[in-house]
Amino acid sequence: MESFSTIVVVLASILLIGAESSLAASHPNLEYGPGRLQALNVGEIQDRLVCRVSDFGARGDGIVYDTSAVQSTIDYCAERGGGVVHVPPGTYLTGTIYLKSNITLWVDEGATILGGSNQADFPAQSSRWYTILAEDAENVELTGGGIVAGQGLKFVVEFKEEKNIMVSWNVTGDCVGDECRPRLVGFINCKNVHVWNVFLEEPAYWCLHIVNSDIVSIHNVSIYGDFNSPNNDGIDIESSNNTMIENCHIDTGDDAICPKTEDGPLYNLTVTNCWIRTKSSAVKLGSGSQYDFRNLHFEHLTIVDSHRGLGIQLRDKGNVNNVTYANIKMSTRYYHPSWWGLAEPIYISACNRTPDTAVGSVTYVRYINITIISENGIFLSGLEKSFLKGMEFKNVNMTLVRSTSFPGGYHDYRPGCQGMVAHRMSGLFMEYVEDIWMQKVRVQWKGADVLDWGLPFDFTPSTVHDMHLVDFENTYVD
Ligand SMILES: *[C@@H]1O[C@H](CO)[C@@H](O)[C@H](O)[C@H]1NC(C)=O
Ligand SMILES: *[C@@H]1O[C@H](CO)[C@@H](O)[C@H](O)[C@H]1NC(C)=O
Ligand SMILES: *[C@@H]1O[C@H](CO)[C@@H](O)[C@H](O)[C@H]1NC(C)=O
Ligand SMILES: *[C@@H]1O[C@H](CO)[C@@H](O)[C@H](O)[C@H]1NC(C)=O
Ligand SMILES: *[C@@H]1O[C@H](CO)[C@@H](O)[C@H](O)[C@H]1NC(C)=O
Ligand SMILES: *[C@@H]1O[C@H](CO)[C@@H](O)[C@H](O)[C@H]1NC(C)=O
Ligand SMILES: *[C@@H]1O[C@H](CO)[C@@H](O)[C@H](O)[C@H]1NC(C)=O
Ligand SMILES: CC(=O)N[C@H]1CO[C@H](CO)[C@@H](O)[C@@H]1O
Repeated sequence: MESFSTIVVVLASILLIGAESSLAASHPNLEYGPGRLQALNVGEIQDRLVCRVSDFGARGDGIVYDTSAVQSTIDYCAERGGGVVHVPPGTYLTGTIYLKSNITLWVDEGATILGGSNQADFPAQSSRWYTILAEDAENVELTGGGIVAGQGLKFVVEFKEEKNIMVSWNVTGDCVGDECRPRLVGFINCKNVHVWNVFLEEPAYWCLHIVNSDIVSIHNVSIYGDFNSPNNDGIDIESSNNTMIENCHIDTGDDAICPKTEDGPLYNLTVTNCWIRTKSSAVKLGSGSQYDFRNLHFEHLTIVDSHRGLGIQLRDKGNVNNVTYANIKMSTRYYHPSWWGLAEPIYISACNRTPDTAVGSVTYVRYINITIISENGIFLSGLEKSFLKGMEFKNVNMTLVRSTSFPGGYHDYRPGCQGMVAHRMSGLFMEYVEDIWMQKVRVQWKGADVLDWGLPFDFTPSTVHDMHLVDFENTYVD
């Protein structure tokens, strides 16, 4: 904790060195300076051009669309080599806004970019349905202390406490089913992306989406999504390298941090110092897993009242290799079973999406210094041809205690696979795991509700090889 804060402070001060820009001069409280640009590799520019959306006719009244005014400001600024597009306080109703290379979109404190909720506000292809989209861009930044909001509640066709029913914009057939809604902010094929000090709220679908990008820094970002709406993920990182997520606060219905590999591998993801609450997984690799995931590091996370904690959900041929989870505190609980998950604090499920597809393996995964309070145990499930191999648990304390009245007694293999399977509860369930090390693992059972589960471990010996237990404790308390 201590050394991490130091790193952040040092980083912040490097970012803030430099001469005043004209934006900072007019807003002395804005933490903005051209020194930060060096982190974005935009060279030696000392004073950046500042373009104000108000000079291009944006009204910010939240009623009249400001799409073309904001877009003209960005285009004007981009044509002159880039600069800062300043969005002053006000509410700017817009359709899709396209960011360009070398542009900082500065949404001021008190300013909201409010995404439209009509299909006509977005381009034709559903893959470009975002309120803010940067595509094939370099050195792009979103910051300023303001809000980008998606009016997600307008996409609810029926409010239900267990899970809302959402609209589907599938009229063109470009996307089908209920996952056919706009995302909030997207970076596709980008390099040097910086998202910081901004509030991203009420997405209709996924919130912040990073696709096929390299060198992405996301910090001091607060994400809020409706707790009852499906698919409002926090941050989805797809097929991207060198992503850093720090100091974020994510409170949302669906998966909070969700790396995927649909179009290419994902290397070097670091997530530190984040607070997460979700009705789904706090961290979930997959299920889109066509390519490899490598070198992922999660540290100093606080996960509160989530349906799952640290998850890997492999359904395709990509492999997962070298993942560390360290210094994490979490509480997990049951929610309505229409949401995937059964309060598993640590969860790995590898199985093939369809009978004729392959599924990858999971190797070298470490869980170190983890404190858990949970309604269910750890779930590690591989397949005969897809072992989980090289797992380490070190200094893991897990208190099992019931806190809701949802029934237990199941394993959740969804999506696909065996679905929901009736199965007794245990501290640690394993199938097809090889080379597993546990050191200083303490399982504590609390209250009469959990006493009848019985076993700290549950596995078929023929599917588990090379298990090492050092200093394992299993205790029952009242
Ligand atoms: C962005 O800025 C850099 C550094 O000034 C410059 O080399 C590059 O051409 C700019 N990119 C665009 C698309 O303007
Ligand atoms: C839209 O999705 C619904 C629900 O999945 C389906 O019944 C309907 O046929 C779809 N319409 C189109 C045009 O794809
Ligand atoms: C990420 O790195 C891998 C391995 O070098 C490479 O194959 C892939 O194209 C890179 N992806 C991006 C988006 O840079
Ligand atoms: C991952 O990070 C390492 C260490 O910083 C670096 O050497 C490597 O090139 C990175 N991989 C990719 C694909 O960028
Ligand atoms: C594992 O990943 C970490 C970053 O999370 C990296 O520092 C380390 O070098 C990687 N180890 C191997 C063997 O690739
Ligand atoms: C686990 O509990 C032990 C004994 O109470 C304590 O010394 C240790 O610091 C705890 N570790 C974690 C990661 O919570
Ligand atoms: C785990 O906690 C111990 C004791 O607090 C500490 O010495 C060690 O560095 C931690 N491990 C990691 C990987 O952070
Ligand atoms: C979006 C967000 O979390 N912004 C915060 C960034 O950090 C400053 C200083 O700690 C806070 O005041 C902001 O609320």
